[in-house]
Amino acid sequence: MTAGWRRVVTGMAVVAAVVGGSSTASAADGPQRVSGDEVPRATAAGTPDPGAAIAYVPMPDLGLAQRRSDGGLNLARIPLSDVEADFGQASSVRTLPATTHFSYDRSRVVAGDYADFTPDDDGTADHVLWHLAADGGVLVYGVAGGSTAPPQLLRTLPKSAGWSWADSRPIAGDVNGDGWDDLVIVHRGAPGTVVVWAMISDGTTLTAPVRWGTAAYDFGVTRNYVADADGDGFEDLITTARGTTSAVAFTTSVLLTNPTGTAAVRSPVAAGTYKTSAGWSWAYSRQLAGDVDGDGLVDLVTVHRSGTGGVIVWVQASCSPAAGKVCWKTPVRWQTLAGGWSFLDSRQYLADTNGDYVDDLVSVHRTPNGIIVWRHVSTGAGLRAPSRLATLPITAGWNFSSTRESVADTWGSVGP
Ligand SMILES: [Ca+2]
Ligand SMILES: [Ca+2]
Ligand SMILES: [Ca+2]
Ligand SMILES: [Ca+2]
Repeated sequence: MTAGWRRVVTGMAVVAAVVGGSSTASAADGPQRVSGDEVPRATAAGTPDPGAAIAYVPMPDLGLAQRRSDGGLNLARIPLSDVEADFGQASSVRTLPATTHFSYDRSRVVAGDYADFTPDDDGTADHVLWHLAADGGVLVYGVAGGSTAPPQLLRTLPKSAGWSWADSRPIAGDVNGDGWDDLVIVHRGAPGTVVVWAMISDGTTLTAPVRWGTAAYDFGVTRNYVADADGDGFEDLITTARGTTSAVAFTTSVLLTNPTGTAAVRSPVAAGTYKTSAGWSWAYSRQLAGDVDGDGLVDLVTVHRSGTGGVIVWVQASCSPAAGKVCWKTPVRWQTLAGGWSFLDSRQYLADTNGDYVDDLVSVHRTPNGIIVWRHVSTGAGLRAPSRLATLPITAGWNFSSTRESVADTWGSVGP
């Protein structure tokens, strides 16, 4: 989940209609989708691209990986924004039976807007398959959005070079501000530490991993996500770690991307301590980052189990950090969901589902008959009651416990 350059577009008019392709869209793009490098980006810290002549609007895709009965996997996508004609409609991206050697249990799938891995990329969600190699290392494959080409082997990361599939976690995010998602990898390091790597997109592939630094986290009890925590246009690694004493449920800290956007992180900056005495729980929480109040700065969202097993959504607005710092306000409760809502039977993501540049909450929820995807539209000060975005029936193979999702931060062009 990425929201790094929302600052750039904050204040643009809300656009209700989508028109055909722009003059600058590459030939590979679909009629309204554009590739990552065409979206206006910060050219320096917080500075909008002066060449931006076209209005762009987020058109995020929910990328789904579905476990096949033969052990392989199917990739699918759902357009999450109602500015698109096929909003809420699941479509197949790729069918990868076990005979192709791809495996649901031995692949992690991360949707993003990485690159035109093949020339027929249409600007919809790309998928990276982080695949267990025979030696225990990693094979990195890319599936270009809309492409009919086979998955492209982008990188081989051998065990002999220290890579472990089991001890690595890939995350999509644009760490150098060029519009293409890069892959950030958190890898188990020496005891009590992790090593952070980045595979930077060059627009056609993910380049060889570059070691960005180490941090004192216990790999097994951290959650890692990527968003621009300090508003400089370069996405940062945010880590929520389980507390080391019973008094602390979890802590959140940020490994800021170097201000050049091209190199190493520094030491993590502490960003919050969540105490058990205040009701916080590591096991009963999940953490997200995005701009849910529309000020252009990334906010923290904590989805928490309620006392009755439902869902409570807490928001910590950004307090406009100074350069090199991070700052989030006290949590404010934005939504409480009871009734059929279950924390344990749902997963949440952030994405702008209505083209207003304000991130909304998306919930993927288990049902007896499959999965329902909901959106909770942000008003900028709260969340509207969830409305149904997509229904994924069990008769089509959809099962909450054998499906994984991620949001691709894809964009489209709109009228002048
Ligand atoms: Ca990038
Ligand atoms: Ca940053
Ligand atoms: Ca915000
Ligand atoms: Ca929105």
